[in-house]
Amino acid sequence: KILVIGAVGQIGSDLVPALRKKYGKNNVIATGRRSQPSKKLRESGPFIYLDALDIDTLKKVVFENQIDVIYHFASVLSATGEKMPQTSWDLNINSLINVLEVGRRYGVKRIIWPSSIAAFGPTTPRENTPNDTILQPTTMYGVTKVSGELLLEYYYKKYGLDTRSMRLPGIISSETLPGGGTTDYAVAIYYEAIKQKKYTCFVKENTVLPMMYMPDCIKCMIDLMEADPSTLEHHVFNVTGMSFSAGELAAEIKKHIPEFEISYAPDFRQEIADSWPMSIDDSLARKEWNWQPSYDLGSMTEDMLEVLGKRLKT
Ligand code: VAH
Repeated sequence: KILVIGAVGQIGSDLVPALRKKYGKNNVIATGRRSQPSKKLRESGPFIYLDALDIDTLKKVVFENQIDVIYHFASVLSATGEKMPQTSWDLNINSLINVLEVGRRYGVKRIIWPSSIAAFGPTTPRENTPNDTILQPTTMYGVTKVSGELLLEYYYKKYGLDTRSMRLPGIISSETLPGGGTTDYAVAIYYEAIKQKKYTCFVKENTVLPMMYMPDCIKCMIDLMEADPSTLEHHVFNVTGMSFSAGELAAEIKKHIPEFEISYAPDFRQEIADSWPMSIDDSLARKEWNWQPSYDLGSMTEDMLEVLGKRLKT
């Protein structure tokens, strides 16, 4: 049985249906703590309230449902994290240590927890950033990601717990808006291009960041979870789909919506974006578990505008 903690978030909303399709709807237990699940999510299989900060409830859920795999997505993202760093540390780290502790004690076979390119900082090489390099993030979110990576490694070495993590770039999807991330502009721009034909971007035109389209993120989540442990020499992997600047993103949208107008009004998130890599070397993921993204800026934009176009126009 698979437990998805934070199932109503941006990644969980797309991953739960994909897991249910592949493993059977009753073998995937979705949980949330704050946002109400959609009708679709609630009706497509078991959904329960779970606050991962409450270790006793977490023990009960894992024990009673004989959970083999846990995906742990509950987290405060980078931009919100800078507004409430202490809460961000508490939620991100204390929920993770609970998941690792319960996983260790109740025989969970595998724990998947996403790290982020936010684990890198301004002292990290920003082009083609290697898997094993300097990790000195300047956001609390990044601090929780580096600490989380160290916790996963520790629980693997000390208890043999099979922990796996991928450093995600910005994730772009049409199903659920991300909440409080620095890369959210790359999602909002599609919605605004359709609804308003204009968008004011909160990072500069020449800001380049690594990104990934959700279908590739889902493939990454499932492929790494399914990978044969004997082929893995790492527990934390760089992954990416593509890199582009805000200006290149706007130009790609303009190919489909010629009248689309973009303006730039950088805010506090510019500094966060400037501390992150511009491109990522994900060769270890390709080598150890055959990671291979399928979408680029062109095909992602086509798909996003088609899916959103249908939903936002009606
Ligand atoms: C954020 N979407 O913006 C997340 C992600 C690399 C960015 O970690 O905080």
